[in-house]
Amino acid sequence: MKFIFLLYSLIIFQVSCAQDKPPEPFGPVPSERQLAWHQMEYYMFIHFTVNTFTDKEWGYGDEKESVFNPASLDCHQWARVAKEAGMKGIIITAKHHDGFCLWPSKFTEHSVKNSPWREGRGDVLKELREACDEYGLKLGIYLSPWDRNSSVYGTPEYLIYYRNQLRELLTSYGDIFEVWFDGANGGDGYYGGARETRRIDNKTYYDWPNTHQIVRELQPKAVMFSDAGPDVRWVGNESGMGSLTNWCLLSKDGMYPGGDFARILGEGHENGNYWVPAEVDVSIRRGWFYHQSQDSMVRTPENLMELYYSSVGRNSNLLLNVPPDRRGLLHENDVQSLLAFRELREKEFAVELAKGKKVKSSANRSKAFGPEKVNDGDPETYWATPDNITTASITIDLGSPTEVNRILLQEYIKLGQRIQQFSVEALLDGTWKSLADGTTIGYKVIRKFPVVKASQIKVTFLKSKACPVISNIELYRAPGE
Ligand code: FUL
Repeated sequence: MKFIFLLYSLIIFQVSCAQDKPPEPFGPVPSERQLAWHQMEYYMFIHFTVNTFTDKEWGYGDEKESVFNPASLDCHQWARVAKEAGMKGIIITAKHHDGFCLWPSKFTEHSVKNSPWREGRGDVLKELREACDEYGLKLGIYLSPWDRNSSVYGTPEYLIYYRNQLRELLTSYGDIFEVWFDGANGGDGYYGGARETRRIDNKTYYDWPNTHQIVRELQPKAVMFSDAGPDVRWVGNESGMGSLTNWCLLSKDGMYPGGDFARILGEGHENGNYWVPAEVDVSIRRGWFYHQSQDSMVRTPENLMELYYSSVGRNSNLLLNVPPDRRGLLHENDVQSLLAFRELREKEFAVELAKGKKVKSSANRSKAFGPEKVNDGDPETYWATPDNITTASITIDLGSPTEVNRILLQEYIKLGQRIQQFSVEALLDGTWKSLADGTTIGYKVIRKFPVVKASQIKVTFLKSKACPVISNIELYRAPGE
């Protein structure tokens, strides 16, 4: 009898232990550097070079260094505006396709050191580093692989030059959070006076794996962006549109920077074997560089709000370009729009309605992973179902009929991206009404729907690759309909 009792206790003990265990990670998961990147969500792109002074988008590479002469360049203004706008960092074009370097590189004469700016003693990267530190922002660099100034572009020697510059940047300006490798390659250029077209094979010429190694070695915390990762992927367009179905996963085989993969880059691969989330890069103006003719065409705060929904709201980060003008300052119109957008965003998400409300679920793994974890305000806790349950719902009881028109959902991505299909419903006078249907979630999804006066909101995870693991659900009543 005693033996049977012992056996029984052992079984009960084992079962409860199994339920208390967190789910195993499913599929690829983000690295530490990618997790830190996800949390950045919104940051500034700065396009600034000789083009700012020649009114071009792509400099040919023959621009005289003397054209670069901003009268009142102030990186502190850039950083202050970025901070006040709610951004977490700045990525700067240290060198764009024209080859002009914003830092006094030892490896070329084509840089700020031969410009009249600060009598040739200036260094934009150094000033920006200091400004970012002052405002608690992270710094990232864009170093164009295509260089229309370099005489050796197109030969193996260019790779030595490119990598020297990369090393110089990665060892001289403190911690770098992101390195941006652009896929554009137009062909013709100055190339040290040759003025010809040079075509390279995007698949082989740059020998990316060995360049990536340099970044890993010198800045292990930095993520690398390109059309095909390795850490962050291009979203496939420059219009600010994240894809509604957006997997953080990618099968990198056969992909390379500069290839033609726009649709794949938008959606990712449902069964991809690497974690490579999407970044939406878009400009606040029509061009990437400053043009006076576009002063009246700056995106409105409302338009920026839409961009936010179509990027951060679709499981992507938003890299918003704000090009400094010829003074070396962010233009008043851009600043005004950015700050008004911040105000709009604050109003949009002013009061979180789900926090602390009663939550129930159709299935729980155990008490440690109960439904109340989705609205406890702690991103490290989550609700999960038992391993064999991949369809489940969670219901938030708002107490009394409450106006709602936004929902925010987050998976606990440290355990992988799982949800394939979900729906959102509201309980209105005793009947359930559909508010939104969706496919993927990932790090974060924000969905809009017309205002409803709901007493309960139910989210059903209809299809999931493995048991759902949800860390956060928020509800809002944004102004307007
Ligand atoms: C593109 C470049 O050709 C544009 O000039 C800009 O830098 C954009 C962010 O990437 O590929």
